[in-house]
Order: sequence, then C-alpha cells, then structure tokens
Amino acid sequence: MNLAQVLAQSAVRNPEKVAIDFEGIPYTYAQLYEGINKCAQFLRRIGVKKGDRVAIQVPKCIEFVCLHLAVLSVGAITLPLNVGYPASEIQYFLTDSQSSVFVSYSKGYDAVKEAVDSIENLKVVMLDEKSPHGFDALVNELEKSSGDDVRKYPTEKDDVGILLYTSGTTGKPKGAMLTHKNLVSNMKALHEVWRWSENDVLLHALPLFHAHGLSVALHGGLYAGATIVMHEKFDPRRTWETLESVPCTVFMGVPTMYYRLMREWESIKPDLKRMRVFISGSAPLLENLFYKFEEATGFRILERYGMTEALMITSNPYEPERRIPKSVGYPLPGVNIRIVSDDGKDVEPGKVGEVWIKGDNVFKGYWNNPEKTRETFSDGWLKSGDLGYQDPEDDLRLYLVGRAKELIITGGYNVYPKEVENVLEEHEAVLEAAVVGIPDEDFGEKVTAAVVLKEDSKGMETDELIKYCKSKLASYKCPKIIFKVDSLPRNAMGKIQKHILQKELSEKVKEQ
Ligand code: MLC
Repeated sequence: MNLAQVLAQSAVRNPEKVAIDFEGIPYTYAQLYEGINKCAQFLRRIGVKKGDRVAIQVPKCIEFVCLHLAVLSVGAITLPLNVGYPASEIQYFLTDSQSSVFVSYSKGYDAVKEAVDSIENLKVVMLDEKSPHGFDALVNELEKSSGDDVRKYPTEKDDVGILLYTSGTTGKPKGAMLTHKNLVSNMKALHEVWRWSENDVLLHALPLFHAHGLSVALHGGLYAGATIVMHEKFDPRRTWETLESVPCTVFMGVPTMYYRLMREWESIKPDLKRMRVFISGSAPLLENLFYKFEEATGFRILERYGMTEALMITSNPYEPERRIPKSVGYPLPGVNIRIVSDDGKDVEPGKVGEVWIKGDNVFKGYWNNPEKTRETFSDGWLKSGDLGYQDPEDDLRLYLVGRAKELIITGGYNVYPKEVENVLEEHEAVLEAAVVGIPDEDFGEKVTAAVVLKEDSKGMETDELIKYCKSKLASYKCPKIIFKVDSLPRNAMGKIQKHILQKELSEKVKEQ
C-alpha cells in the first residue's frame, strides 16, 4: 500500500482534469503526476532510499505537492516543516529525525544556513533560482528525468509516509510517525462520510505542513479526483470572492478562519450557490460562531475532531440538520473510541473521562522515542489527552470539554506551555516563567506569559523578551503578551497553579 499510488488512480481516471489550480496556474492530473514521477526519479538520483527522511521547509507551492508525493512514492518519509521555524528549531528537527535531505528556498535558507551547515551527511536541495544548486538545477534534473513510474517502489502498509512533529508536554517536539495505512484508511473514511466526489472544487487555504491542510484537505481532494483551488495564504475577503467566482463546493478551515470570514461577511455577502459544505477542525468551534455563520450564510459548519497522532477521529454527520455546535459527532468508520477514567476503566456514558482511540488511523508511535510511545498507549489504545463525554441519549455522540494535559490551541496550532517556558527561562534576565492560554476572539486562545525577573534585570522591557522568543521559536508559539510579576502562584507543594495564573492574567488582559 502506498498513498502516492492510491492517489495516482485519479490521474489515470481523469488525466486532463485540473487537479490543482495554484494561485491561478492550473495543473492537470497528468501534469501533476508527471511532476511527481520526475521528482521521484530526481530523489532516487540523489540517493534517497526507502525509509529516508526528506525534510521540506518551503512556502506553500506546487513543487511541495510534487516533492511530497514523490518522497512517498519512493518509499521515503516526508517531514513537512513550517516556514516560520527559526534555525534552532530546524536544527533540532533535522538532527532528531536524522533527515538525509533538506529542501529549502533561498529567502528562508539564509536564516537557517548556519544551523543546517553544521549537520553532517545532509543534502540541501534549493527550490529557487538564487542558489547555485537552485530551482534551475532541480528543474534541469527534472527535465533530464524520463518520468519514472512511481509504482516501481513497493511500500508496506505499516511503512511510515509522513513524520509530523508535535509539541510535547516536556518541552521538546516529538515526531509522530504516520503510516501509509493511517493515511489511506483515514482519507477513505472521510471520503465516505463527507461525500467527496470528482465534481467537488475545494478551496485550499490551509498550510501544507500539518495534518489538516496536508492529509485531510490535499490528499482528500486528490483522492476524490476533485479540483483543488490553492491559495498560498489565507485571506478572508479573497476566500469569499473565490468561493463565489470559481465557484467552489468545499471549504476547510480552523475556527480563526471562520471568525475572520464572518468579519468580512457584511461587506461582501457572496453568492454561495454551489457550496456544499464548510468543515472546521483543529480547535474548538464556539457555539456563537456556529450560529452566527448559519444565520449569515445559511450553512451549518460541519465540525470534526482530530489530532496529529490519529488524524481524523470523529465527525459531525453530513446531513446539515444533524450537525450541532459543541459536539464533534461520531467516530469515523473504522475508528473506535472509549471514555476512560484516571484508573483506566471505562466511565458510564454521559460521564467525563479521557478519550482513548483505536483504529487504522492511529499512528505508529513517536520517532526514536519508544518511551514516549509507551506512555501514550495503553493496551493498544491511544490516550488522546482530551477530556470528553458521550451522550447516552444521542447514540453516544461525542462532546469535548477540556484537556488532561496542559495545551494551548492558538489559531489551530498546538503549543505546549513547557516549550515556551523553557525558552524564557534560558534568558539571562528571567528567574522563572509560566505560560498559559488566555481566551481570545480571533485565535481562540492567546499564548500569554508571566515572568519573574532577576533582581538586577527588573527594569527590562517585556518587548525585548518577546523578540528573544521569536529568535528561538516559531512566532505562533511566542507569547503575544508577557507580564512581569513578583512571584508565581504556587500551592503548598510548590507547584505553579496555572488555573489561578490564567484567571489573573485574563483580568490583566481585560484591564489593558
Ligand atoms: C499566525 N500567527 C499566529 C498564528 N498564526 N499566532 C498565534 N496563533 C496562530 N495560529 C502570528 C503571525 O506569525 C504573526 O506574528 C501574527 O500572529 C499575526 O499573524 P496573522 O497575519 O494574523 O496570521 P495569519 O498569517 O493570517 O495566520 C492565521 C491563520 C494561521 C489562522 C490563517 O494561523 C493558520 O493557517 N492556522 C491554521 C493552522 C493549522 O493548519 N492547524 C492544523 C494543525 S493539524 P508576528 O509576530 O510575526 O506579527 C491538527 C489536527 C487536526 O491540529 O485535527 O486538524
């Protein structure tokens, strides 16, 4: 089983159809697969073998799609990276994953060059013209390639296809290994539940370096044989205009996108005559946004629940009248869930517990980290860290109510406070730091920090600390606000009381 091969069937069925329209440039399924095959041969030529990790840190572009599916088709593993990651994070991802190839672009490469150069046995492939080994070189290589047949490289269902780094409670991100079986089974389940068809036109405005934009949206659209209209960046006004003018049938976004779409609605009120479904995930969708959106557009947003380690887990039903706010619906075909108490026993239906997951969607484990993998599973069940309950009156419909672990979800990105606290505490002026999520209309939650500064640094401006964080962390992880405090609230055992701090900082934010 190979995801790239499964997707290639769409090219066989409908070669002349537009697969992806990237910023106004159309690529047919035949052209896309020619690109993938040529990239596959290029990868073989530079020595990429089965199981090798190929890290890709480039802005959203058609080359990313071709390279990613080429990596999979030669049995190697794609490691997609946010372009916002600074050098220190990139160095960690490349060394932890022992990647053999790093695909970059000149504008971004300068910022990470020093860190990347220090890594041995790493080939750098540049995706644009400014580098001596730049895009021209790659294109020349591709021109020379005869167009290799992707089906030549057999892959087993449990072979890893994608390595996605997720932030961790202890601070260091961990690489979640997603197998071809995970990717293909989940894609097929969503195809059925969301009634994808080749008549669909998906507006794709999500980043490609996460499960949502990559697996759910890109793979889903290609598997359906649909047309994907791709925008490099999300822009709410342009999204409405495109949904109307193309016209599109499917849109997927995180709640922040829906919030921003609503802010633009009144001034544009597009005609959504061909739209079929708006889907939301990666963060909780607030009830008032669900109703506001329905009132304005006539569409009930279909909310689903997923996580990197299990791809998509549950979904609201497709029938609009059965979509309800606050609930994430029912398990997808082939996915099983349990609601479990602290002692590992199933709770009664209706009672809150941790959501445990089993099925072909569940990942293989964390890269090179058997200990964390063991901690994450119990008897073959993935412990999600999310708290929820199933409604006994409604066929065990799932509701999520919180998290067992400290986690901030900001605009659909996960941030573990520990990672940010570690960075803050490495600063010479900081005695100690604590990070919490403060409710925010736009991002859902806003990363916010409290710091106790050392005696001789009390006069330091917090803006300087934010700037420092941005040099060490992707900007979405950095605190939007940092408060200087004299001490952090602690319990008798000395443990920081995050819920008290969260309340205190929320008040301070309101006062601002
Ligand atoms: C951008 N910024 C963010 C942010 N996105 N800060 C916090 N949280 C975010 N999500 C930073 C920018 O770097 C910038 O910082 C400042 O905030 C303002 O940026 P912006 O222009 O308003 O942001 P924009 O570029 O428009 O991005 C917003 C967004 C984006 C919502 C379009 O965040 C996004 O694409 N989110 C989707 C994330 C996603 O795909 N998650 C899926 C994970 S998979 P500065 O300091 O430079 O000004 C998963 C599984 C599942 O969770 O179930 O799906």
